[in-house]
Amino acid sequence: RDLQHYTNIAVAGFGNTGVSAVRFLLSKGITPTVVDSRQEPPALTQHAELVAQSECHFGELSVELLLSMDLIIVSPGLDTRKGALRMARDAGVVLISDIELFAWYVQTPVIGITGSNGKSTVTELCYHLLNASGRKAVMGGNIGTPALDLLSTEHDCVVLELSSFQLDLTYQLELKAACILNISPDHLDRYDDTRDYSRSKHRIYAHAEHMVWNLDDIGTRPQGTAPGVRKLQKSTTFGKNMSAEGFCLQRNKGKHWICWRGTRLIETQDLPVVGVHNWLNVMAALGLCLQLGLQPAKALKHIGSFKPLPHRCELIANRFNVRWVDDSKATNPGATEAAILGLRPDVPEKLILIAGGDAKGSDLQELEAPLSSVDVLITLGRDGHRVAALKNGAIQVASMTEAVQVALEHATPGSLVLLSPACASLDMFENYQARGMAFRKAVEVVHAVS
Ligand code: UMA
Ligand code: ADP
Repeated sequence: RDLQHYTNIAVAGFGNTGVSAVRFLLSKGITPTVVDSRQEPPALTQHAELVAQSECHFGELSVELLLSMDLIIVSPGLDTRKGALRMARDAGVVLISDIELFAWYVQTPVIGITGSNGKSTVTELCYHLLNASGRKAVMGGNIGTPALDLLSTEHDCVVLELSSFQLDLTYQLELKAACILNISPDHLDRYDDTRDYSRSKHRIYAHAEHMVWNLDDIGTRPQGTAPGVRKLQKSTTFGKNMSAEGFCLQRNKGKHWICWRGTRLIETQDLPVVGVHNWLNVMAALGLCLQLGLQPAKALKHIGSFKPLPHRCELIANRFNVRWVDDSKATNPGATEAAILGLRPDVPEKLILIAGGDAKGSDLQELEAPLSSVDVLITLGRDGHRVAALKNGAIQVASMTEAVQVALEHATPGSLVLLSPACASLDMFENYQARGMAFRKAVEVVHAVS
């Protein structure tokens, strides 16, 4: 747990993580070797000052160079199962994530959030509730600001969103509380199978004092016997069904309440987020913040000022009694399933779904059952035909504009058009935000001309 133990230190990947790692190492008086498989990594021009102070090798990763290192801080976008990194690891070079390095130096309590879906929402919820209640929380990790950059900020606690890629190379992260929100197939281009992916998620519990997990998703339950799991860890659950312990939902005459230890805390219609999956996210955030001393009833006094995140089940237009919802951040089948099932009860007419894109190795089979709750399925993108194959009568289109036009033709008053692709966007767009903006633009255009 000390950089002083290593002589030759490399940073692999010169994107956001790489930049933060180089900056951190330089601040400790260490001159890192920086490698990136791209000839011109994105940070090259923006961070010329860091390049000038480091020893940089851009282009195909050199096995010889990596074998001469004793510690490599690996960016999450790099796959260590193959190529030069794999060889370095097999030869005994220590490979760690930026999160592991952060863990060596952080001095304030940290809470960590992982899961296939809802990580950013829960991270933002915790950040908001803690700060609104008078704590000085900072947030980062997979959500955007690299964890190492947080170390130089003023704060009294840290909220970290953690991806499976980051957890893979994290060994000693001590968390006040850790949560796996849910596990559904994702990133299967980087894992052997869902079990392998799930194992990576479970690494978040290894050194956590308290574990917050989802009673409705047994895959999130801490595996007490797993190596490295502490014996005295405590846990809190959340879930949809009534439970005397932890957080749950109580239903009565069409209304729902979030309850904690059997006591009603808040009616869900008073929450600023929609859909059952988001109510579960609120419960998870309350369970995590509790471990930093914030009582749920007190935290909920500030829930009203939480602003839902864009591109996550976001209502972008309501024209002629047809609602248009942007859920572009749904990049795997689990997220789309949650959107369909969460919104369906509130749609008296047709639920029209626009889906498809880059399926990232997923077989998409999980979507078949929820698609039976969809009235019209419109597909686009590289794997659009594979989504279309899951439902009779699906309509395949070539662009977002065409998808929106077709949706409008089918919509009746009371219908809802949902963009929830179940796939990544990179086959057609720069990122999921650009896909969401293309949807929004197309919705504006069809209404301007109709
Ligand atoms: N790359 C190369 N060669 C290299 C290094 C990277 O081709 O030598 C490519 C990668 O394959 C990837 C891209 O460059 O396509 C970016 O990789 P990176 O590791 O440099 O990424 P960073 O800019 O450091 O951003 C990473 C996270 N990205 C990934 O895990 C892919 C960001 O999460 C995170 O916000 C940031 O660190 C700070 O912690 C983004 C993400 O997409 C939002 N995460 C995935 C997800 O949420 O599904 C896991
Ligand atoms: P992540 O950071 O894990 O990608 P986000 O909060 O950005 O999570 O949401 C990503 C997608 O997952 C969105 O489409 C959102 O509607 C959906 N989602 C959010 N919370 C959940 C949940 N608890 N279960 C399933 N899907 C969810």
